[in-house]
Order: sequence, then structure tokens, then C-alpha cells
Amino acid sequence: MFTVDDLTTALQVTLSDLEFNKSIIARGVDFNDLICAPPSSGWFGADEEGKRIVKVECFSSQNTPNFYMRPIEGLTVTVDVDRKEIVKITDTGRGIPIPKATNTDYRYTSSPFSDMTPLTNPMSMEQPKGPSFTVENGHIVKWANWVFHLKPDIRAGMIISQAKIRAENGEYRSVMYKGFASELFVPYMDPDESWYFKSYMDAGEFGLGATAMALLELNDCPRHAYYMDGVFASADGRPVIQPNMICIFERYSGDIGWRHSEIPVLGFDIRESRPKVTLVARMAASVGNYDYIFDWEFQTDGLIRIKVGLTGMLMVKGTPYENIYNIFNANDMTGTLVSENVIGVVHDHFVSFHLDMDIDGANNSFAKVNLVKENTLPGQSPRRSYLKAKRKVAKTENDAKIKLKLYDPSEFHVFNPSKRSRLGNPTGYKIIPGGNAASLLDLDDPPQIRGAFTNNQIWVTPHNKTEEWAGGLLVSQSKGDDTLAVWSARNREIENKDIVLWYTLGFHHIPCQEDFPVMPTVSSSFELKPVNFFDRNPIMGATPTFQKDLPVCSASRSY
Ligand SMILES: [Cu+2]
Repeated sequence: MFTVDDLTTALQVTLSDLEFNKSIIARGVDFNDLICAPPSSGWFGADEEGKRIVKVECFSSQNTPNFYMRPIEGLTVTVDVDRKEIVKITDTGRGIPIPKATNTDYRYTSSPFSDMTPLTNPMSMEQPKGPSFTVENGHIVKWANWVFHLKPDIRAGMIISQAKIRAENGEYRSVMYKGFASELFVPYMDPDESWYFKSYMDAGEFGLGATAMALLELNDCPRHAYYMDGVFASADGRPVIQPNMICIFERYSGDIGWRHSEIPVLGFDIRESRPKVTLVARMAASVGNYDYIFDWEFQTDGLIRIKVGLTGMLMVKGTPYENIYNIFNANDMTGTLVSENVIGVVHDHFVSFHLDMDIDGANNSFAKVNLVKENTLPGQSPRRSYLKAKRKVAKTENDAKIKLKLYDPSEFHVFNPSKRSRLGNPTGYKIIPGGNAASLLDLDDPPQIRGAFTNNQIWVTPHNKTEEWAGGLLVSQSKGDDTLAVWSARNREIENKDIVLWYTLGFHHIPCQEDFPVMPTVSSSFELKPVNFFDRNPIMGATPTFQKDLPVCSASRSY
């Protein structure tokens, strides 16, 4: 990781360089409007050996706080922060205008829409008796049938540990020892001199906790939320506080936990329904231009949903083109024209989650339950084909390297081989992928070597306390020799051991005009869901909500 001092050095060296200053003046940028930022440099071979390299690129903040939309294109300064000297200046974009500030300011107070009637009336969730969770000793969250430890972390952002759920007999059963976002890899898809190196490892290089700003009450988190501060060590060892970094709240979004109504003609008059209420632990990292919202959502039926939302600003590229009709070379377009002179460059986001599952104890196994098409014998049945679930327990790491396939589907179970349900099924949890994306880069492309944890969507490794960070412990300028892919190449045994499940959640992002000047949130998630862990539906005994339970409120206008 680079320290603030390193980054300050890189900026000072850049700003005191004559050639750099000449270029800024030539582009007509007032130095008071100049904002320079240090994107990480990645690793691209022997030239960088032995140097601590920071790249510096700059923007104009003239007439806008959204300087990300006003890049000074093609000007990249490579600084050796140890020698405090410039290694290289690339200045190829003199003919590219700095995009205008028009319509880039996203602040409510300066928005032309701020005096308009809102689209919806203000709303919040009623909790007449207050929230039903407690936070003990600042970290132990107790809610409904769950208990877990929640800790802010400078690198991972949030760490959930010792997650346990109460069984029918009142005993708390272990589900997960520790779960957190292990790395966040963001490769951009542009081979230009000023862009090729943009392949961020945001957790290891910048820190998801270090970049998590205070959450905004009533907007980032609802009323009745509990806020937790992060307390971290700064580069010089002094404590720093990230106030209101995590929020915890109950969510009732109008969804149904379970229901059934019976057709009256059968003589029944049954309408049973239970509302779904969940508990969310949330944080948002603002890693430079991009904002990542991390939610861990717990359900009373035992399900845990882990969701990542992407919002904030695009990383954009300046271009001479103002509309697509005057593009004369389509090869110049490494993305979509999202505003005049602004290209939203195509890129990916991959978040690797480290999930140390401890289902009813530390020693677990991993099984792939493959759905296979079977064909009937001639004359056996009017049906020609049907599906059968075939279970295969992974012996070694190679058996559990999973690439998701729609036409060869499987369930993925982590289970305790020595703990059985009443009926003899092994107790387990399955990981349920949601929307996802795989990396399509060449395996030997330098960014892909560093982000090799994206080579599979699921991995299982034996627990090893040095294997926490999927892109490696030290990722700045790393060569990719300490990644999940490297550890897992040993093909160790994973059956009936303390195992770690790794899941990579990916997004391909082809920007569009709606992403300008600030992106509406796009989310994807995956779930950890009990499978034969409980003997029956664990929320069958949930109580319905009655009118008498709620405060009598009347809306100030009728419908
Ligand atoms: Cu994106």
C-alpha cells in the first residue's frame, strides 16, 4: 500500500516539473483548478523492477466539483516515489479538449432539479417498539435468531465473524467463522499509453475501510439505523476514526417470507402469510471516483445475502468527438460516448469474497450437486427426458474450481460430513450465485495474472491464516505470485477440513449515457442458504403482523 506521504510526494514531484507545467499551461488550465490523482500503476514488467512507481493524472475542477468528468487526457506522469523523481511523462492528448463542466455538478444544493416536487412522498419504516437488534460491546450483533460479530476493517471494509443461528432447541449453531470482501479488481479495457495500466486492486491498494466515508443518515441508511465507527491506524501509527462507517438496520421492504392461500372450492378458507423482515449491515467505500456499497443481509430463515452496489462516477476518457456522427475511426472508441468529448471506457469489476464457512463446526466438505439430464428407456414413460441431481464431494482443490455454466448447472454445498439432519442428510449451506461475469482477459495478461482469483467464480481452499487476500497480501506493483490461484495450484486436500469458500462476484460494465454525470446504482448479489441444515422451514412459527401491532397513523392526504 502507498502511504499518504508517498502520494503527496508523487504530486509534489509532478507539480514542480517544468515539462508538466508547460503542458498544463498549453492546455489553458488554471493551476487553481488543477486536481491531480494517483491511480495505481499495476505491474507490467522489468522496467519497473526495484522502483516504487506512482502514476499521476490530472483533471480540471473549473466550475464543477465533478472533476472526474473533466480529464486532462493523455497526460500521465510516472513518478518514482523513493527517488522522488519523474521516470516518464506521456503527453499525447494535446489535441483533445477538456470536456465542459456543463451538467456535471451532482449536488442537490446546486442542482437545477432541487426546487422540483419529489417523485414520491417522504417515507420511512415504522418501528413503534424500536429496533429488535442489539449491539453488545460495540461489535456483537444480536437479532432475531442470529448472532454475529461485526468489525470495521481498513482493508476489507467489514468483517463478519462467528455468525451463528439459533436452532429450534435454542442452541446456537455455527454457520460462518469469518466472511469479508478480500479483493476488488477493476481492469479497464483500453490499451492506450495513458490507460493500459488501469487495473486496480482497490482493497489492497487503497483499502475499502480506509475509503469508507461517513454514511448519510436517512439516505444511505434508514431511520432507526445503528452506526458504527471504524478506528484504524494511520500510516504514522496514530489512530484515525472513520465515523459512521457501517450502519445496521432492519429492513421491511414489503416482501413475503412465506405464504399460502387455499382455493375456496375445496372447502378451506385459508390465507396465511408472513412478512419478510431482514437485518442489513452496510458500508460504502468511495474509492476515488467509484462508490461500492456492501450489504450483508441476514434473513430469519437462515439465508445470508451479500450484495455489492456500484455507483459514483465513471472513470472517463477525453475525446475530440462530440457526437457519434463525427467519429471517423471506430478504433478510437474503447467505450461509449456518454457526453460531449467524454468516453465511458469499458471495464470490469470483480469482488472476491473470503467465506470461511464453519457449518456446525470447523471441519466441512464441499460438494457439487450437478443436475444431469437423463433419458428414459423406450416405452418406459411418455417422458423422454428428466433431470437428476448427482452429488460429488470434492477431494482436492481442483475438484472445487468452478466456472459457472448455465447449461451444466450445479448447486454448490458446504456441509458438515459428521453432522446429519433428523433424516440423515448432511447439514449444510449452499452458495447461490446471482448475476455474475467472468474475466475474458488472457491468462498471461499482466493484470489477469495479478487478478487471477477471477479465473474461477468459486474456489475452495484449506484454511491457512496467510491466505486471506485473494490478490495477495502486498498488491501494489505485485507480480501475481501470491494470489488465490497460486496457493490453490498446490491442489491440497479439502475434504472434511477447515475450508474456505471463495466467491468472485463480477460485473462487465459498458457505460451508457445514464451513467453520466453520476451513476444510478447497479447491484448484484449472491446468497448463502441453508440446505438440510434445519429439519423443517425454520420460520414456520413466525408471527403475522396485525393492525393492532402498529401505530395508528393517517396519511395527510387521501387517495
Ligand atoms: Cu463500472
